[in-house]
Amino acid sequence: MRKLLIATHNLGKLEEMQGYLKELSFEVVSMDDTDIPKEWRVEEVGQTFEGNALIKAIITGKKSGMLTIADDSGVSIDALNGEPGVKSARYAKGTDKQRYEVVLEKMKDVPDEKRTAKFTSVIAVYDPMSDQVTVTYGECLGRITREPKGERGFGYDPIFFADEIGKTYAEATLEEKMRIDHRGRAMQKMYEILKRFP
Ligand code: ITT
Repeated sequence: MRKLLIATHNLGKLEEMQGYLKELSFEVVSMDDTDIPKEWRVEEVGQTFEGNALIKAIITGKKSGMLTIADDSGVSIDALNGEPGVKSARYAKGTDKQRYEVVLEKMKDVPDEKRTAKFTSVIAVYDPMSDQVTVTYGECLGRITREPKGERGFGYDPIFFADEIGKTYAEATLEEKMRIDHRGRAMQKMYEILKRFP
């Protein structure tokens, strides 16, 4: 069975992406299952989600020699001029909680109707055998809450209220979140592409 590497160091993403790939005829592997040293990182020098997804998939695919998928994602907040956007993972030092607290603090005077935000995911798959790369996209609209709600998930999940489900990502079960969230949407399209892979 052909191997498919999920090129991420984010365990929250890994769990979500693995769920989608279970039914495909690939042996799905994570970075821990490769010979690549744990501290090795691709430098995310892109200015866009597409750029960084491509960089991660291509560089990791070339290094591992495996069919590789990578996600680049983040939350773009209207009242913060689109920030943190591509910088979501490194918006502030420390933990996920410290990062979303920075967002809540910056937005403390923003009224409810101006708290709109959007999560974006771009997923790239790179095949070192053919040297071909393909990308898929997913988005989810919502708003930034005034305080964290819910215990599940990772990153900004507790402060992102997803309009479609009427609760935060962190209040949703993994299945509920994946049905409507940015990464789930990009993964549904990626699933269709991978199904047809040789
Ligand atoms: P890899 O690059 O190793 O995949 P990363 O966490 O650095 O992991 P990104 O550069 O794509 O990944 O940053 C995405 C950040 O956006 C992530 O660290 C979270 O803070 C946030 N994020 C993305 N998807 C999210 C989700 O579903 N729920 C909450 N936060 C999310």
